[in-house]
Parts: sequence; structure tokens; C-alpha cells
Amino acid sequence: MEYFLTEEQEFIRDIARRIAQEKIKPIAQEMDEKEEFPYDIVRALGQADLFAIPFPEEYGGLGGGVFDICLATEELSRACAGVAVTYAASFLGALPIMINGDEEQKERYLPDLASGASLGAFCLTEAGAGSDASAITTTAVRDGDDYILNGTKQWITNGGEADVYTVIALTDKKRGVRGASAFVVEKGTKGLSFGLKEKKMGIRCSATREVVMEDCRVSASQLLGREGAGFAVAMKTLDKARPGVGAQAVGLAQGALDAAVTYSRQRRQFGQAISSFQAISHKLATMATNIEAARALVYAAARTIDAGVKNYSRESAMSKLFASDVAMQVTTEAVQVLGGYGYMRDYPVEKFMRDAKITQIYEGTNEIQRNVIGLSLVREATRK
Ligand code: COS
Repeated sequence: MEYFLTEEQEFIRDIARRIAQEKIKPIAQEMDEKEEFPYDIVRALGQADLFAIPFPEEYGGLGGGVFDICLATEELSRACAGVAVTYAASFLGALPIMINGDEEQKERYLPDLASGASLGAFCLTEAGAGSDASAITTTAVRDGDDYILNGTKQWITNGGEADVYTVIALTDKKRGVRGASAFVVEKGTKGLSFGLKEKKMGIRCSATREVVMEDCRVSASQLLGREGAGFAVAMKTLDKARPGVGAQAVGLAQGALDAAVTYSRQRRQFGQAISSFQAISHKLATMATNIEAARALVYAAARTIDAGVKNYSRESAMSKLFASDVAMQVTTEAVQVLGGYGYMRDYPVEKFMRDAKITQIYEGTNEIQRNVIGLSLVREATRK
């Protein structure tokens, strides 16, 4: 399919593809087995200016948009979704600063996030607040010129590895979501610590840890926007980031299809390559068609956001929902095409299947995406 990329976009895609295929793909399985954070790869992504893509030029960025970061994320995910989420989650952590930060906060944090010298992490989820993000219990209590934060955030991507944590906490418990506020907490702040690295089904080289705040004192200048704006900032952040999860899903589905096509041409049974059997070629055809449909939807949602439309919750949710469901189907079928070999860790498809599952869960489960889409349809009809 022709997506009419600009020269800059082709450049971004090609650089990400080159790093993914030359540097990441050869060690993806090893990184998965060892569950080790990909420090060298993160450095290479920074050197190639990939972190800079979505940041404004005045803060050292390339002035790109959601579509551009989706192109890079897709290519990285085609080699390893664990690396792709490490990369995309840094942008997720930066988004609240980009959306609600003042000039001083942007100048302080964005240049290092753009160069890759700093990694970001977004801290919303808690043990009792997953789909129901409004149930958070982390508090931020004003004390003179400071706030004192207490609470534990769970399953934080880049936890412990990130330098900049954007944290949603309650400044007014009585007001519920309207009493939530967003803060920047720097690694090294007294009272900020991290839990053990989680043992996950997939995306195993990425760091997922608890972020614990115990009497963690931050200056009031770390508040993003005004008190009470935190939940809206979190929702706007997710609206902007969800096509990135769609791009991850498209990339890893494409990686699984690539592997299945290659294998089907090499594997011989009943005297011929299995690609010559209709049962296999029809599977590959369906996988390819669904991937292309998912890619088109992710690209369209990302371009809609970049075009500056006011409300894009629905399009963003649709792209994440559809692409992640496609990724799960495609990777499961890829394992089937490889048969017994597909089930073995010597071949890459079982990893793609394990990695695909999380795209249906994080940044809002697909059930939540359907709620967002359904609600938006009903609201639109009510307005008419
Ligand atoms: N953009 C801006 N503001 C938004 C918003 C959006 N997309 N969605 C909701 N809000 C605002 C609402 O306007 C409302 O503010 P007011 O009360 O001032 O009008 C407030 O946020 C609460 O909205 P609502 O009542 O719709 O929130 P709910 O508690 O019903 O929750 C869902 C809404 C379920 C959509 C939300 O909790 C959610 O997205 N959950 C999933 C969280 C998630 O993705 N977790 C993954 C981990 S983070 S990586």
C-alpha cells in the first residue's frame, strides 16, 4: 500500500528499519531470554535522533508528530516489541510535560528527553486502579513551597531506568478525578524508589517495575498545569499515545508474517514447499490483509491527531483496539504456519505471539477502548 510519506518520513522509517534489522533483530531472542534492559540499543536510538522525532525544534526535537513516531515504533517492533515499548514509553512519559508543562518545565526536561540522554516514564496505574484510572490513591499534599507524595504506582514501563517520571496523584481526595494533579518527579529524589523488575510473558527486555513514593518531597514547581488538571492530562496523554501501541502491534504482526512467509517457502512436506498449499497461502493472505487494514487505521488516526482536530479519543482508541486484535490473530496464525517449530523458542514467532498479547492490555485494555468508542458514538448521536 502506498502511504505517500514525505522525504523526512521515509528517512525516519529507513533509519528505524536499519537499526531494527541490523542491531536489534540479531539479539532480540537473547534479550528476551536474559530479560536484560537494552542499554546499548537505547543509546543507538538516541544517537540516531529517534527519540527527538516528536519534540518541538526549540527543545532539540525534530518537530515531528504522532505519525512520525508511529513509523519509528512500527519498525522497531518488527524486530523486538520490548525495545519498541521502551522507546515509545519515554514519549508517553514526556507527553504530560508537552501537554501541560510551562516554559520552564519544558526547557528543563524536554531537551534531554529529545536527545535520549533522559528516559521518561508515565505513572498512572496502581494495584487498585487499572481500567478504573479514577481509583488512584497516591496523594500529593501541599507543604509550603513543596508537595509531599505518597503511594505506589504499578507496572510502570521504564520504571527504575527512566530519569523523568510523570506522576498522577490526588491533591484533593474529596474531589475524586477532579482532585487529581500531574507532577514531574526526578530519579534520585529522596523518597522515590523502585520495586523488583516484573517477570512478564512478553516484551521481556523492557523494564516494568513499581514506582514507590514515600514522603517524596518535590517543589511546587514540579506541578504540571494547575491542581485538579491531572486526570484530563492523563486522558489526553493516552489519547495521543494509543496509536503508538497500534503501531507496535502492526510492527510485530509484520515481523511474524515475514517469518511465516520465509518459513513456508523453505519448509517442504509431501514433496513440496508448504507455501504451495492453499491452506497455508490463504492464511498468509488473510494475515497480510489484516495487517494492512490495521496499518491504514493506525496511520489515519495518527494523521488525524497531527492535523490538529480537537477530539480524537475515538480514532485513537479504534487504532489501538483493531491493530492489537489483529496482532494477536496474526501472531497466533504465524505459530500455526510454523507448526511444531513455531512453538519452539528457536524460531521468532512464539516471541511475537507473547509480545502481541500485551498490546491488547496496556494503555487501556481493549474492553476500555470499546467503552471509549461506544461512549463517543452515543454522545455524538445525543448532540445531533
Ligand atoms: N480527554 C480529556 N479529558 C477527559 C478525557 C479525554 N479523553 N476523558 C475523560 N476526561 C475528563 C472528563 O471530561 C471528566 O472531567 P470533568 O469531570 O471535569 O468533566 C473526567 O476526565 C472524568 O471523565 P469520565 O467520567 O469519563 O472518567 P471515568 O472515570 O469514567 O473513566 C476511562 C474513563 C474508563 C476512559 C478512563 O478511566 C480510562 O481511560 N481508563 C483506562 C486507563 C488506562 O488506559 N490505563 C492504562 C495504564 S496507563 S499506561
